[in-house]
Amino acid sequence: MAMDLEDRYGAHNYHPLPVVLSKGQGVYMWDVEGKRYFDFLSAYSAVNQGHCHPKIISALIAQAQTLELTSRAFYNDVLGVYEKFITEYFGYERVLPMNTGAEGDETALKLTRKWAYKVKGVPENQAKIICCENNFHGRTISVISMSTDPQATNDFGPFTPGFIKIPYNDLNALEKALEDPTVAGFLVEPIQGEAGVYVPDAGYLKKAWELCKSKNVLFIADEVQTGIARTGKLLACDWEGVRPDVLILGKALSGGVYPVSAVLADDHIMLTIKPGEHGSTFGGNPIACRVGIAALEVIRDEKLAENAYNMGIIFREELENIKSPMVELVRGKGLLNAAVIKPVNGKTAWDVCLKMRDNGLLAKPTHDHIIRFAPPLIINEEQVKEAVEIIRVSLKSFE
Ligand code: IF1
Repeated sequence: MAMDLEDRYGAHNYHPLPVVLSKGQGVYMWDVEGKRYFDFLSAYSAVNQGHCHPKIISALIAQAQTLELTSRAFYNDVLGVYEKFITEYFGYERVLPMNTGAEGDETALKLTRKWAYKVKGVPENQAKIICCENNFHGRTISVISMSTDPQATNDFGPFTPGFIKIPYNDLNALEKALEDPTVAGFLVEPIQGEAGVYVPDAGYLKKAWELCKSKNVLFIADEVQTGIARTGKLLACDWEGVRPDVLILGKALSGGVYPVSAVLADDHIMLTIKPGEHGSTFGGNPIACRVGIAALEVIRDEKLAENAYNMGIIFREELENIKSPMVELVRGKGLLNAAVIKPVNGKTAWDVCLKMRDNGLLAKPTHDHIIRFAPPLIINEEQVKEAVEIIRVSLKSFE
């Protein structure tokens, strides 16, 4: 019924796993028939704090009943409180609030260009931004202009100019691209999510940051997916002690209950954008601000970075121990993990996901042969082991 309705009346821009969900709590979701599943996607890492976290939902309800939206034409009594909170939390001087991850990336691109002209002195309309092959930063025209995935770009042109695409995890390519004096920024995912949880070599981010510094180029981190404790640290950049000049956050900034994204930077960058030059009707609205504060407090109070680190180690170890001929490789950091699946008897990653669904665990393939495993960060050891058992039984059924 629900599937038929979506199929009949919705645009066909998705191919969901056939399961109709109607309830979520903690690490679990339930379908319309009451069957319970482990959520191993967490809405692409938005639901890091677990489904319907009582503290975040309370904040949402209380603010929704008080003041929902003023627009930025007026001040409201929550935005400043949130701005102080989030900038202190992540150690930046300023924040620019938006709603979706793609908007966060768009904002970072505009900010970087503005900085290039106002501070760096790049000639008008010449600013370039380096990005990486196989990136994923969202779906808007300028953001897909950086994409190298034909599915994301085919028949959507013409594209926004000003991007230089280099291979990911390739410092020589970065060094070479940085020779162009009109380069303003380098935009990078600390771990490439959509590419299949592709973890770069140790030292890559640190060295890339140093190369950017030596050329007066902004290091822009898209931590929409990797940030907010997902990889076992507050930010994935923390693994290498890198402090991005421009930091983009989204998804779990609301615990998945509301679209909340943010761009963080210091004065000398952020203040290059003046009143009227950028904005959003909903960005920084009172509900988003209350939800954002609650979501970040949960991360800190429940020590979710530490738990993601510990559970990640157990999860990868247990997954490797399955020793299935279908599992070619397990990789990831914290609770952002993936298994590369080798088809056996014509059975693919999609079939594995259907089988895991039957057995009570929801995950989604990416690129046909990779399965992402990213449960809410509140998962405990017993639940990790139970989930791995489901994965094991599912894989074994194909042997
Ligand atoms: C979809 C993937 C995940 C992101 C990074 C910005 C955005 C995303 C690093 C944009 C969004 C999503 C969107 C979702 C699928 C998904 C995804 F498989 F495509 F790669 F998470 F792994 N930067 N990622 O990962 O954020 O505008 O969506 O809020 O269906 O497009 P958004």
